[in-house]
Amino acid sequence: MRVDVVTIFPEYLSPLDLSLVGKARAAGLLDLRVHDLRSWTTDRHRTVDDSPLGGGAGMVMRPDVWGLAVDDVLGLDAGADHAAGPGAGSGGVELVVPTPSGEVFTQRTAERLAGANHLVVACGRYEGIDARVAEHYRSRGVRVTELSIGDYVLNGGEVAALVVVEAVARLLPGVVGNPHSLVEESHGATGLLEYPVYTRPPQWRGHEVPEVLLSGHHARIERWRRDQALERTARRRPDLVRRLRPEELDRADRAVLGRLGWDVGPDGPEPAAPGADDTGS
Ligand code: JB8
Repeated sequence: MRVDVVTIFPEYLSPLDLSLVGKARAAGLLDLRVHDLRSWTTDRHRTVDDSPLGGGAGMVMRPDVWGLAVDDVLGLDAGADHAAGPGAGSGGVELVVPTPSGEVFTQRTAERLAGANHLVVACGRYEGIDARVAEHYRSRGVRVTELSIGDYVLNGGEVAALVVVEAVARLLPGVVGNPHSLVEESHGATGLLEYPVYTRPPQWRGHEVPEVLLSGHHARIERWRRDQALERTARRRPDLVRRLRPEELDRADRAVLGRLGWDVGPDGPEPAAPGADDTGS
C-alpha cells in the first residue's frame, strides 16, 4: 500500500519510523511518504493560511496550496477533468482528512481503508482546511473521508494521522507476525472488549492469577474469557452491548448479561426493566 501524509509539521510523523509501522516500511509492505505542505507554496513567505470568509476566530488553510499538493501526490494533472478512479475498498484511492467534525474512526473504517491501494492523509491546522478541497476531490471521483478519532479536540490532524496509519498498517498482510492476534482482540468480530490477560508469576504482590487459567481445562478457560469479555463490555461500553446480535449470544452469555441488568430480546440486548433482575434488594 502507498500512503502519503501531507502536513506543515512533517517531524510530527516521525513515530512512523519506529516499531511495527517502521518494520512494515523497511520490509516493503508499506510505501509511506511524509510531505511538507509548504513545498507547494508559491509565495516568498510560504503562506498556507488566510482569514475565514464570513469572519470569526483563527485562520483557515488555503484551498489553492492544498489543491497543488493533493494533485501532485495523487499523480493528477492540474486542471485535468477526468475522474480519478474507483474508491478505496475496491483497491482505489482514498483522501482522508482528520477533523473533529468528521465521522468517527472505528475498526470498521480501518478495515475499509486497509483495502485501498493509495491513501492520502491531509493534516489540517488552525480552524481546518477550506471545505472546497474535500468537495473538489469528491467531485473528481476520489473517495474522501473526513474522520474524527474521538470526541475531543487536538491542535491539528497530525496525531489523528498517526492513529489512522497505525490502525490501517497493522491490518496489511504480513505486518502483524501472528495473524491470530488480529482475531480475538477488542473491536474485532465478536463485538466485545478483550478479556483480561495474565502472565507469570502466578502470584505478584499478593495478587493471584485466576485459577481457571492454570487449570489446563481449555473449554472452561474459553467460557471464563467469554464471561469476562461480556462483563467488561457491559460495565464499560453499554453502547457496544446494545449492538450485539442475539443469534450470537448463547445461554451462558444471556445469563451473564442478565446478572448485569440486560435482557436479550429478538432485537438484541436491552436494559432489563427495573426490578426484573435477581441482583436487587
Ligand atoms: C485543526 O481533534 B482533531 C483535529 C483537530 C484539528 C484538525 C484536525 C483534527 C485541524 N484542528 O482530530
